[in-house]
Amino acid sequence: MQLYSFFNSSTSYRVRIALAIKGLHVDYCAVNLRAGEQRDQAYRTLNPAGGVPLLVNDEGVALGQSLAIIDYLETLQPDPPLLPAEPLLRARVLELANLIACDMHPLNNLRVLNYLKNELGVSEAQQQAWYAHWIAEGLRAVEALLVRHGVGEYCFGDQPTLADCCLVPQVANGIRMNCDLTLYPRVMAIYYHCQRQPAFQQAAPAQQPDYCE
Ligand SMILES: N[C@@H](CCC(=O)N[C@@H](CS)C(=O)NCC(=O)O)C(=O)O
Repeated sequence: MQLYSFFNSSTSYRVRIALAIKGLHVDYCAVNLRAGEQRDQAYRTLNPAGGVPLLVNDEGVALGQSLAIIDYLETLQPDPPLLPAEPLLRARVLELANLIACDMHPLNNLRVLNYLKNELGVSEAQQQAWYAHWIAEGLRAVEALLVRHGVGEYCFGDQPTLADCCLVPQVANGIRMNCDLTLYPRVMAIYYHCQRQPAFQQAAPAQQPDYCE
């Protein structure tokens, strides 16, 4: 399989964590988001949504959307599971994953930041305030859910789930963008626990072939 990815794309990072946890190998195809390669016609033919990640399976079939890709990987390689079998716990994991993937990430996606800057003319400081605002809004809710329902060293127990696959890259974005994360101690404890695990280390931006400063 091939994974179209950019080293510091948090959605690609989610999929890389899932792959590493499941011990699945993919060939890495770099798409340079800083250079706008996601908008090239050739890439859009492969992924009409014009983003990363994109998985191409062994039959040459392309699949976009990080959560759909992870669900596909879960079916291909069920062990270890990233979604618990128990119905309420499974829903809880999906609740957190969706909070990050649907409520947080899209607001700070590159195309949104570019639109704010290039079309609406917002300043660097305003763009930074926008970014920090949506990180704070989202992580406040994530922290509350984890305090209420979380147990163990990961989000929901002592094994990583889809929730951790989404949490770690989102926190990494917050750190990279100099957001104040001190208000989210449970979130940060999980983040640092994950950072010590080999699968998460393997998936980290700095370990990817296209990594650059
Ligand atoms: N909902 C999609 C989002 C994919 C996406 O937009 N990824 C970002 C990188 S994290 C991207 O490619 N952005 C390019 C852009 O906005 O131009 C997913 O979960 O895969």
